[in-house]
Amino acid sequence: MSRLLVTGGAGFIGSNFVHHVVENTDDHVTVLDALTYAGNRESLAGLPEDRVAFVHGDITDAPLVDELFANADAVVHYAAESHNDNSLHDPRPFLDTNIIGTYTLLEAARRHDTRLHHISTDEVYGDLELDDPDRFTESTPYNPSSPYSSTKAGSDLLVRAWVRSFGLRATISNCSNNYGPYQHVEKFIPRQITNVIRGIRPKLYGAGENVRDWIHADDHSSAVLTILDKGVNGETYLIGADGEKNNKDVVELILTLMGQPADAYEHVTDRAGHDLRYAIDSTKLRTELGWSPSYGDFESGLSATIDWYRANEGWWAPSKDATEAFYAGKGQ
Ligand code: NAD
Ligand code: TDX
Repeated sequence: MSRLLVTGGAGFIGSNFVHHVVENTDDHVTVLDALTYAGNRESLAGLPEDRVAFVHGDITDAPLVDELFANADAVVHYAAESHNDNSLHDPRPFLDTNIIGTYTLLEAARRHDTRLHHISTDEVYGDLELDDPDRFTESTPYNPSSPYSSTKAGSDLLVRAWVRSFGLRATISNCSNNYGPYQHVEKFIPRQITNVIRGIRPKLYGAGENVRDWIHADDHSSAVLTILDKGVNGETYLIGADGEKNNKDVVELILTLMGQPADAYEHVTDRAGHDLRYAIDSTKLRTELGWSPSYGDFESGLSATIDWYRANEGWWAPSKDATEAFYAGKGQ
């Protein structure tokens, strides 16, 4: 049994990870989460109290972080400002949480010699042409486009520097786009599902040709547990499930699965600096650590996600109106 500290464990991917840990290990989890607009205590509802503790606090709070690291065997760092559109509107919180927050954790890990796994994104590599035969690998140069992805790139580089300079016991993973339950309605897939439930037409940025490489959040969790168990300190692992789809195809599939005409969506103002395509080559993780995804079929994973949003309107409804008002103000 290990004592895991999970930052951002009330967010989308962090909460999926906490559920996964409770179901698949005998580890104890302490969640540290500031409950920003993106955090939701309800995402952890029903988990056994003897397995999961919740601490409401900020990763930039050094004394609190220090105290929690003193009682953890390993830390998995999910907490971040995570939404590109918000980072274009107000970048400052991205610098505070993604850069200063990660720095605060690194200093605590150094003091306590704590094993740290840093969660990051494929967006640090920038974007690919639609016809580029190559996908991102661990050796692709960093080239982030947005305030969000540049702060995630900065946080990755801090982790690498602390490994090299101070011998920190840390690993990094860069994952592709996640989907599944508990994702905030600001993000592409839950926004369109909840739009259809509300009778609003889905909104596609630009022509909808942009490609994302989708992975179910539960597969991301199993990959992180694999890296915690077998990963080599100082190494980076790319996580992906060969799930490339363009946004237009995803919107049409959501509409079809929800019993609507496939063309019942509208095109809206494109995102500034919109990355064209992300694609992950996860060969290293698969061959060196023996991981493979379980959700091979995007359509059935998406269908289960639609069912989850239909059954859990009480979870997402409180955020829906404010999210749509934010987008409406930007013509999106
Ligand atoms: P999210 O926005 O749903 O959740 C972020 C969580 O962090 C929230 O619970 C929030 O309250 C918490 N948080 C924010 N600032 C904090 C602070 N200063 N102190 C403590 N807690 C704070 O994000 P997500 O989509 O679950 O992403 C989680 C991580 O995974 C991020 O690091 C993100 O960069 C990375 N990632 C996300 C994706 C994706 O598709 N969503 C893909 C690859 C990597
Ligand atoms: O209403 C929309 N219409 C639309 O066409 C929204 C919200 C998005 N989009 C497009 C933009 C992207 O091409 O859909 C795609 C996915 O958008 P997001 O859900 O905002 O994700 P993305 O910007 O790709 O970033 C996500 O994956 C990588 C996460 O939000 C990041 O945290 C992660 O690092």
